[in-house]
Amino acid sequence: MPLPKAELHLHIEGTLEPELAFELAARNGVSLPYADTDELREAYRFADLQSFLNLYYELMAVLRTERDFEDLANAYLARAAAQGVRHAEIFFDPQAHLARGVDMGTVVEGLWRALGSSEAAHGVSTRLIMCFLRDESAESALRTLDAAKPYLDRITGVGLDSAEVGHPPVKFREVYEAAAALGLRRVAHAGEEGPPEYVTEALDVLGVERIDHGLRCVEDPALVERLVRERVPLTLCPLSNVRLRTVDTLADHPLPAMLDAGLLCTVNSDDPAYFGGYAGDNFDAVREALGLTEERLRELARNSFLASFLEDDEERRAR
Ligand code: ES4
Ligand code: ZN
Repeated sequence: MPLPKAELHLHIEGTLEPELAFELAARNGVSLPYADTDELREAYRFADLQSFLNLYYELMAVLRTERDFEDLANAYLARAAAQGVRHAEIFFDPQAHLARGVDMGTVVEGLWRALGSSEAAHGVSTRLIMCFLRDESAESALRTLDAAKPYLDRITGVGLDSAEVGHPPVKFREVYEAAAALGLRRVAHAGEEGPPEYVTEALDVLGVERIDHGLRCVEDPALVERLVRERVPLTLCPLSNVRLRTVDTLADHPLPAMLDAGLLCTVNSDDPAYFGGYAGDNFDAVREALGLTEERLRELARNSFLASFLEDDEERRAR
């Protein structure tokens, strides 16, 4: 039995497996510049975050209808459940769909067809977090927040993702203030490829409750001390870090040192279809490569529920 856990860092578009991509391409009459799933998998060799993002955005062309988003989310939830995930806080990238002429309603209603029945169908409770693309303008993010207003009963929070370097959190101050005023929870990617200062800025300027990745905090001992003191959760994604070359090998990952320092770390899958594994696979990989003890693994699972947006009573039920 895999450890019960919560997944807190998961881009639903990053769960698009090659087989489903081709199935949806055929269903929607979209042609992909790859002959078959093997040739597509060959493209999954990334030099950095940007080279991954290029493919990630390209493959989204196959997602067109509510049913596509429903099928995508159902496939993810089934796989997650099989790996012990009892609760999933799921990111989506509305701007990447709006730009292709797919509207907010199609995305949210489609995802909701799967998420709304997920507890009954998969035994997985869910939350939806809408991410802004940080390499797009703040005005575009504000327009996206506006487009989401009819769907706020289905959206728990906002996040910030895509190409990090050169797009500091401060760029989105106004958007995050507006999101907070709407009662939305706030998270942001920071310190994945970007410097530790972006982590500080996400906390101080955007008021985030969790940092997605946050890996590069280890370069700044004063920041580590602050994150420990304030119990700021970090949603780490070890297999993602290896595939995007943020760390050389899994054996070099700072996770054990981060846990020893007292950081509230969680282990997540990011874009599992692209990075070689779902939540349980990430747990297995760090256990093997880093020799984490059973006690450490249980701590990581416990942290995932503590850092979630579940209410206390729900949190106990999910565990
Ligand atoms: C992402 Cl790994 C990663 N980093 C930043 N933005 C993203 N969007 C999807 N995956
Ligand atoms: Zn991510």
